[in-house]
Amino acid sequence: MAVLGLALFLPTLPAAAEDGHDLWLRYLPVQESRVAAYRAQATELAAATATPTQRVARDELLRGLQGLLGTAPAVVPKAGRAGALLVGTPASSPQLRALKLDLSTLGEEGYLVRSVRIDGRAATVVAANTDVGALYGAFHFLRLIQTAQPLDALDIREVPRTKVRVLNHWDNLDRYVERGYAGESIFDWHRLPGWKDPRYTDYARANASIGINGTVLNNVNTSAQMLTPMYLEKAAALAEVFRPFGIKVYLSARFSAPIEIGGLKTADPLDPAVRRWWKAKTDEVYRIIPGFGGFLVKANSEGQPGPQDYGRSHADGANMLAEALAPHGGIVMWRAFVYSHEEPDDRAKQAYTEFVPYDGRFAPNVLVQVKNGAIDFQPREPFHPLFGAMPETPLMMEFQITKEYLGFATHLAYLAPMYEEALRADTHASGPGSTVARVVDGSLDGHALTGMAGVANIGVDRNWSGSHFDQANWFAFGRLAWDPYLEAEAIARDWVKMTFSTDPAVVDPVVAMMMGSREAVVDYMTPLGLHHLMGRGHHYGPAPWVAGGPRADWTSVYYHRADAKGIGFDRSATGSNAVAQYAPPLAAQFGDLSTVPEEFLLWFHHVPWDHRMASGRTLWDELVLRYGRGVDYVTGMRRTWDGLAGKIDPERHAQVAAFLAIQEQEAQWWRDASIAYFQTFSKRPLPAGAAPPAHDLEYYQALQFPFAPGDGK
Ligand code: GCV
Repeated sequence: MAVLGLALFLPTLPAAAEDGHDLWLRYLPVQESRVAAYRAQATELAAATATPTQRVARDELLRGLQGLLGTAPAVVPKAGRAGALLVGTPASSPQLRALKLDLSTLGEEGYLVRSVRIDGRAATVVAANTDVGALYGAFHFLRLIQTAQPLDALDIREVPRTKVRVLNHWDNLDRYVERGYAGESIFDWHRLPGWKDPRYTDYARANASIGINGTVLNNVNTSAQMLTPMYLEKAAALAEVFRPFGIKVYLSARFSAPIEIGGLKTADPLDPAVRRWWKAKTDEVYRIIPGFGGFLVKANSEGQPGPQDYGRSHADGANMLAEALAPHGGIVMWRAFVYSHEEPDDRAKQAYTEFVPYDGRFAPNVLVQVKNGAIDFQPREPFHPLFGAMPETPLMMEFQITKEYLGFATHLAYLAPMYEEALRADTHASGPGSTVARVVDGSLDGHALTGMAGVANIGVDRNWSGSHFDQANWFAFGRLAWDPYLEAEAIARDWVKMTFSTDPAVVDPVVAMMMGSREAVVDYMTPLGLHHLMGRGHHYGPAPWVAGGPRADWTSVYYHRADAKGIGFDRSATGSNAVAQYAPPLAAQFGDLSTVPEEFLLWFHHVPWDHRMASGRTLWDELVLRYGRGVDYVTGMRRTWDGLAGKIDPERHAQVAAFLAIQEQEAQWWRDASIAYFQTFSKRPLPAGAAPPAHDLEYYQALQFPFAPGDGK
């Protein structure tokens, strides 16, 4: 049986070395036993080619089917044979029109993939109202084959649940990527617009394949230069490549640009000259970049300029830009990641405090972009209290795909369970069932403008994301932006099948390993609700001892507050009272030590070292155990992965194995350094069986990493 299994799956191993560049669009031959059935269901392809989008859909299908089935179907003007594949819109295909399919609920981006009969013969139709919808459907059709699904009796109807599904690149114009762990920016500004790297097309294909329909090209900590004609021409060249794939270009706009590149004395959003400047600038942007999407703004946050510099509000700033964009159909994505320099209050409370008073005061083409948690993309945070608290304002989700706080590119951490956890969290804003997903997709409060942003993990590394497994986080983000109700595990399953193998002997263990991987990071870095304990500036490695410096809320001690009595940030009514920003049932649950979920224990409470946990252990013993559990999980992943040698191509297998070894060492380092440090407060022995840290605390504190990648500049 084992021998048979091997023979069955051998043909899926590629002849050429795999470097990960093809992502989940590898299109390697399917299992021999399935080829005939699939070929019979793609005998010919009837797809119009009058528009660029129609052509990219046709090309993708030909490329995909050629790779998967060893032969591409004949391209015909009209489906005539049994097993034809008909792709298009009622406008592009009279034959499709004649089928009289009900496309009325598909909107501009939805599609059907359906088994039909055309002139009495079995056929498959991919139908949409627009070319882009048909392109998405084409990718779905290919995915069915890539994931070894049957193609008979198809009845798929997909409509994206959010409107704006964007990557945010934190890429600077000198190609440095802030919090980037996959090399330089893929956007080669110096050689643009003259040289359009073929990577741009592959980037667009990859994004379109998962439904991403926009990209913000430049860092939110941006230079005003981006808005000068020279750079707009470069962005226009990228927009031209992306357009056929349904991908709009957006730009981060520096709020003080009217001063820096406009020669004005102020950037006050209520100043008529400033407003005129933005209007003219926006008109210019649209002249140069037809179909431009809009602006993303980080204002009055971490030193960035903003309306508050002039005594104006976030709404004043956002609405000024919104007014300039509105005639063109553009939008503003105004970030809520703010915490003030002057404000001594708990940092976790500040975005809520600053934004909630402006609920309902933003222009209709403004989305307020909110990180999933109130601090900053930590391995685990409770959902951001802004979700559910601004019913009159469309809020878009901002997830981080790049792993600034989850081990950079070397740690294997599949983030979809974290995204899923945030999206499924119940805000209780309009009673039970008011999930974050329902805030984000607009269904809770009836918003039509909706969106999700993912801070990209893409760079010039051959494998795009710095590690093979980090590709899964890009993939999962796109899929969840399209449908925030998808399950992390199902997404992982698709991704593994498309990226590594459809062999269940690979899929099952790899999916299982991925599904627990984020929790393992939580365990070995920040268990039980701890947060923000990483190295200063570069954010690499453990540094719970970080104290002093320019601001208290950039230190670790501010967040863990360990002392002789216990550990944790008291955000209950006796502390900062951040709990009060949640709906009453949650405020009560989080605010009470006896009901707070243990995963958020030290987020909301300062807890005595001897506090009894659900396990019966003391807090201190539990903490030590969780650290160790995280390390053990990584050891387990190494074992699983080693067992897959021979089932995965050697190149990717070797790199993942090496990275897992790094992760294991670093997980151990996190555990040991954290325990060594916190033990100086708890003054308790390690629980029985727990190994002492490999080094003393001074050793860990002395480690320096001046060249760790991705630091802010
Ligand atoms: C782009 C965190 C990161 C910064 C980032 C900021 C933000 O503070 O460390 O690098 O800046 O978030 O989201 O604006």
